[in-house]
Amino acid sequence: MIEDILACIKEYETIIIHRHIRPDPDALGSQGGLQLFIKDNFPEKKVFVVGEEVPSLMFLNRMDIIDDSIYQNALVIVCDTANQDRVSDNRYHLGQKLIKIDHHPVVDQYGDIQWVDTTASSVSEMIASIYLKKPELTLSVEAARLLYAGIIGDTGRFLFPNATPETFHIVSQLVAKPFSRQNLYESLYKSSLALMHLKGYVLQHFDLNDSGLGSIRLTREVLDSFQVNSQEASQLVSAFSDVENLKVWVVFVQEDDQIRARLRSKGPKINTIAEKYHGGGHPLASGATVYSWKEADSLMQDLNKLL
Ligand SMILES: [Mn+2]
Repeated sequence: MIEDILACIKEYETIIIHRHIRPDPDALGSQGGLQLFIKDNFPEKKVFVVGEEVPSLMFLNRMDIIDDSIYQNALVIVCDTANQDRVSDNRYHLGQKLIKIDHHPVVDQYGDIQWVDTTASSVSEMIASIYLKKPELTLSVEAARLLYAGIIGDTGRFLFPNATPETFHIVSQLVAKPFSRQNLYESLYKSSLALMHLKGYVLQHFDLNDSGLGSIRLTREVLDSFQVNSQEASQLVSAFSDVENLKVWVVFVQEDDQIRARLRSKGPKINTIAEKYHGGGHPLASGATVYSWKEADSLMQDLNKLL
């Protein structure tokens, strides 16, 4: 698979890399890491990254603004995106050839080449693995920094069970590059005072039932009273994950016309329930959307039944 993808990259002069909407560090890290990795080894190629930006992650890398015409005869690579409706910037199909690189369970087969490895912690790990298998290629310090950011993002700094011996092996090569891990952590994990106060609210008000199902409902009113927006509030998904007897939990965050549900599990597989509620993801980490608090109740009942 790596050979096929490298052959494609060598063949095309212009390469445009996409990833999912509402980007997280793995989406941006794999996208930007791959961009630099290609530029490091094929400096004559034009490689672009596109998609919407989120202010809190702009310190990682910035997107390119490109014209539709650039897609003509271009190779398009989509990173970290299981289904096409989650691809950020829907021009991804305008290229000549499409490659999907992902680590989510397959829900949507798309692309002329699909490299999907559900055992990989992150797509950043998959991109970095190319470097390990092809020692003749070079990886710049900046590319290593982005890929490392993606891996720590998706593994929760190596806390989650998706961090495998292979993850640590790959990371050992990335941290050999002289980027500042301290600067990266400070930027990734810094919290505004307002968000810290909302975290206090979450810790005081989350619910935990006898089956081990935990939840918090962050309504518009609560978010407004703490002056935290819904995007920032989603950073609190692990706020009460250490409480004893917790097995599965949900953080509901109300947005303008919908309620985003972030689901996490310490064992029971939750992604099929997320799929039932306009979402999906990994067996232990998924996202869903409900359109009323009544529908949120029904999601909770399904999780309760699962437990
Ligand atoms: Mn990912």
